[in-house]
Amino acid sequence: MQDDWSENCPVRNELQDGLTAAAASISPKYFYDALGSTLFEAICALPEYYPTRTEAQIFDQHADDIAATVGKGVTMIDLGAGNCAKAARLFPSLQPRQYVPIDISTEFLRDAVSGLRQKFPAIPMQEIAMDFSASLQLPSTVGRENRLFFYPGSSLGNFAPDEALQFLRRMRHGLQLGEGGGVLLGIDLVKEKAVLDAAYDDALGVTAAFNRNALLHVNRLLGSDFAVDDWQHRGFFNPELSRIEMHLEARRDLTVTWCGGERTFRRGERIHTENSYKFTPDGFSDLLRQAGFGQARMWFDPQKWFMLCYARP
Ligand code: AVJ
Repeated sequence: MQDDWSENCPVRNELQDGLTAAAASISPKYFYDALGSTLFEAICALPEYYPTRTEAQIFDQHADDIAATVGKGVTMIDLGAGNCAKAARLFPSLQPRQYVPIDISTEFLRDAVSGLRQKFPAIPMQEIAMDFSASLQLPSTVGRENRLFFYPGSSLGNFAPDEALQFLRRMRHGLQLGEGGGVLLGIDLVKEKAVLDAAYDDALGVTAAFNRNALLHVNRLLGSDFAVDDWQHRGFFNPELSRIEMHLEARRDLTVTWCGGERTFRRGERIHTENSYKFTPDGFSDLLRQAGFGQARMWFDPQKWFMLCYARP
């Protein structure tokens, strides 16, 4: 199996910079190789991981209202589409004119889309394998009118608030003004710490496997020699910063080497692998306004654990 990025220098530089920084980090986008995407699918089925289920409940409960608000026949651009299940749930009510799933996990996306084409032969689909965190520049074959940027699952929470603001602005620029475009976002909300902690440190250890698998992916991309059993999963809510943090913690003093570099870790030292920011409805409304989205509609589940948000410039 050939990894698309094995010769990719920007990727290696980014990984190397993260690993050699005083506070080591790996970007959460490196969770998503084929196995990582499958492990994320498993996370979504865990009893502790409420976001996927809660968001699906909102989609189902408000399907007609969502469709009436978004409008039919949009060019649906699905950011981080993964298995495309969230978009597919909306197809019957939204009837998109074109479906454009984008994901960094190339093979996983191809498989998902080929299954989807058989189920929905009337919807034109164009999958794009790319890292959209770097740029939202889309090929000219993607329709410009009536665009809907679909960013569900609270993935926007992976960005720090200032980066989320920038990303929202980038989406706004990708919409043609006056042509009825908009964004449909899934946003996870602040709640009791125990609920959040459990969602990111589940009893079965699936989230731990997902986190540690990033090291196997990095080994392939960078040629490094991480041994996964040297690393312990940490996942917890940090209430001061209103975010989940995931880290990998060294179980002993060790040195990781790769071609052109190395890094020594002391026992207990961590690699920061993910932030997942949790919002309040008011805090998120402010962010939308700052990003230039004047009109917003929000839908909630009965517990107000999660929010679906449609916004237009
Ligand atoms: C895909 C970024 C929305 O933050 O909840 C799940 C990723 N990390 N469990 C999230 C994730 C650990 C997920 N997002």
